[in-house]
Amino acid sequence: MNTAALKDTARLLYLAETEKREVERITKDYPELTVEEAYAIQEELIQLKLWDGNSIIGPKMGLTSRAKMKQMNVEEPIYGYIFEDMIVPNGGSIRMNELIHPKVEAEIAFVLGEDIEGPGVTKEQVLEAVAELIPVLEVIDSRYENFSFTLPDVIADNASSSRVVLGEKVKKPDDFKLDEARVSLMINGEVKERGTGAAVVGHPANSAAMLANMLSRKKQKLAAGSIILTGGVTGAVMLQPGDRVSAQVEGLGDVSFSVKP
Ligand code: OOG
Ligand code: MG
Repeated sequence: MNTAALKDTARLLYLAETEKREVERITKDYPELTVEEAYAIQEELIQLKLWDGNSIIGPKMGLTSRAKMKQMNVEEPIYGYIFEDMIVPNGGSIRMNELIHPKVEAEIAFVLGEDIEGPGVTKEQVLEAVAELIPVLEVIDSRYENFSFTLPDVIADNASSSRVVLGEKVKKPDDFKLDEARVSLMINGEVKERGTGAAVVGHPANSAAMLANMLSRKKQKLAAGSIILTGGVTGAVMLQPGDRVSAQVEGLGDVSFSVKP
């Protein structure tokens, strides 16, 4: 894909999001689209958002569960970026009429106390650098028809990022086993999905280590103070107007929001 087409594609995805409409997946017209080209489109999309005055809260990992990776036949998770205008206050609401076909998933986020720079970053190094943990509800809203895409498509679409509800920050306990922490996702008081931290590539810290190593190929690092979403612990569940959504992360607490029409 040439530079002009990369920019046009980023603009198309940007408009799909702002105008709340589905678009055909890019790989329909460009079946040869590579992962590198897809990240180049994502970078253009991010530039458009920054140009708009929006700012980055931090990176997110996606497709971190072994099951999801296998299903999509990928060796590596993907990343995208969370922006300021995606943040919804804990206990607040999202509006269905601002979104296309949103789904929700429960996650664990890290707040870094120090920079992490790859390559060769390990889980242990990440755990050393993490200052705080946050229970998170992430709303994903693919801009593609029927929420259907291939790996390069979803990378270009900023990993389906749409809304993020952050719970209270908790100072990282020294002996806390994040891989054993139980996580549940509830809608209207009913448990819809459950998992443990281990669902995220064995341990959420592995996910952040992979992210640091992927970013190091672009000479980028994870900066102190940034919030990193480590990827869905639970499966994603389709949202309906009127839903009351909450997640509970053992040892960290609750996070919730509701869905308005
Ligand atoms: C891609 C984004 C996935 C996660 O945590 O796995 C994601 C998608 O499934 O639409 O955010
Ligand atoms: Mg996610």
